[in-house]
Amino acid sequence: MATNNPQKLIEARRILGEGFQVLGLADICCHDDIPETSLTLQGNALLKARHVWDRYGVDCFADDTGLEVDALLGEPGVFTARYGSLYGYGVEHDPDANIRCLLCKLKEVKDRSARFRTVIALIQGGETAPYSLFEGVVEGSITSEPRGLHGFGYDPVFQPNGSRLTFAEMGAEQKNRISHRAIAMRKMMEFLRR
Ligand code: ITT
Repeated sequence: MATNNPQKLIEARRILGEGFQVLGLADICCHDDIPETSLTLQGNALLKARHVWDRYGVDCFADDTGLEVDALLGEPGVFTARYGSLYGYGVEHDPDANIRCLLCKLKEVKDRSARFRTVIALIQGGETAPYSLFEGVVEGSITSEPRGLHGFGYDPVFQPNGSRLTFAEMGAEQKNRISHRAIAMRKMMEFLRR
C-alpha cells in the first residue's frame, strides 16, 4: 500500500483480515514524500501508485481520501490533508489544526452535511487501466465539536448518517464495516478475486 500514513495501513490490514499480508512503504524501504500535485483524488491516487511502481517495480495500490463539505462547496476535498495550513492553522498533515480550521469555517453554519470519499488506484505489472480505480463514499455530517479518541484525521468530527457516534467514538471494527476506505477496498478485492 503506497501510503506514508500508518493509520491507513492499520485500517487496510484490518479490513482485509488475516488471509492477507499488506506491506507499507517502510517495508520496501521507501521513505519518499510522494508529491500529490493533482487536483483530483483519482489523479493523486494514481500519482502515488505510479511513483512506487516506477521507482521500486512492485505492484501496489494507493488511497487518496477527501472530506467534502456541502456548505463549503466541496472543500476541503483534494486539500483535506493540508486544509488548516492553507488558512494559517498549523502545518500540513496536522489533524488538530485541520479540525480547528474546519470547525471555524462552519461556525454558525446549519447545513453540516459532508462525505468522505476514497479513491484507490491499483497498479499491476505497470498497468493502470480505467477499471483499476475503486471508489468508496460514506455520507454524514460534521459535528460542532470533536468527540472520541479512536481513528485518525477528521474522525472526531465526522458522524456517519444513521449513527449517533462519530468515527472516533466507534471502535475500529464498527468504522471498518461502513467506512469509505472499507467500501473502496472491498471493490478492489472483488476485482482481484475475479
Ligand atoms: P498518504 O498520502 O501517504 O496515503 P495522507 O494522510 O496524506 O497519507 P491523503 O493524502 O489521502 O492521506 O490525505 C487525506 C487527509 O484526510 C489526511 O488529512 C487524513 O488524515 C484524512 N483522512 C484520510 N482518511 C481518513 C479517515 O478514514 N478518517 C479521517 N480522516 C481521514
